[in-house]
Amino acid sequence: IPDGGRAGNEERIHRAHYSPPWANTSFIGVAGSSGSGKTSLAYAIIEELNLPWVVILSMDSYYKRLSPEQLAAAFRNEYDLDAPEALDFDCLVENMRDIKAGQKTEIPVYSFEKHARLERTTTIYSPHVLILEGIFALHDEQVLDMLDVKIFAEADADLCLSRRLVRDVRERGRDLEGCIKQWFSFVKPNFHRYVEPQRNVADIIVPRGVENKVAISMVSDRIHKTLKQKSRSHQLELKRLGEISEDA
Ligand code: UZR
Ligand code: MG
Repeated sequence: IPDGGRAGNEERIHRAHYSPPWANTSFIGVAGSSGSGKTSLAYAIIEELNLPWVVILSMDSYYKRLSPEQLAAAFRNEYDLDAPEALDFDCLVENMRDIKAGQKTEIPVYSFEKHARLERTTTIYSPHVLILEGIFALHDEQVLDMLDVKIFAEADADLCLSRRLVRDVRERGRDLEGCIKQWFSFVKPNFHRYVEPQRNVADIIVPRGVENKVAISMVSDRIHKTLKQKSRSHQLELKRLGEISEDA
């Protein structure tokens, strides 16, 4: 989940060390078509943020458990995994609330090869920043309420399709015909129905993904500003509490 190692630290400006309260994590949401480069964009933002306490939460983790019939359909590429109903938003909201409250939380782990949630979980505890990425990152009202920055990653459909084909065959154990069938029966129609409308609730629409250095640094600057504010009001609050206890 975290990706501390990728940043070329030497050439980076040394960032301030913030001390915001443990709770009140800043959330960034990244939505967009399958293959639009959401995951890469999230990593690029992490690199630019150059902070130690950042995690990526992928919505892939929240695919619901399938019944044996649904699972068989999924293996035939006949089960719709591109509709919001396929995702467990209740679990996501619960995890996000725990994180906001500064509590430890257990994130489900999903296997694309098996189309199934695994037994083990990943523990997340109090990051300063969390990036939620997935086709429906800007779909659920309760999730939207918690997001500090809402991003929609934009890319042409032919680019999305070709990226998805390469990835799903190489990394997700799929065959080419199956991927193409899935694209035209589910991914493409659902993009128009559910994914694209999320542009309307986004704060920024980012074309060209990771190549868009300006957008990436704007998001990073914004988050640093928010952290600085949180840190400052936290320090003031601590000082105020100190003064109160001295008076008592
Ligand atoms: P990204 N998906 C699978 O292929 N198999 C699963 O078991 C669960 C999800 C796909 C899903 C969606 N659709 O398009 C994609 N299908 O994962 C979202 N079919 O992932 O945003 O990384 O492309
Ligand atoms: Mg992805």
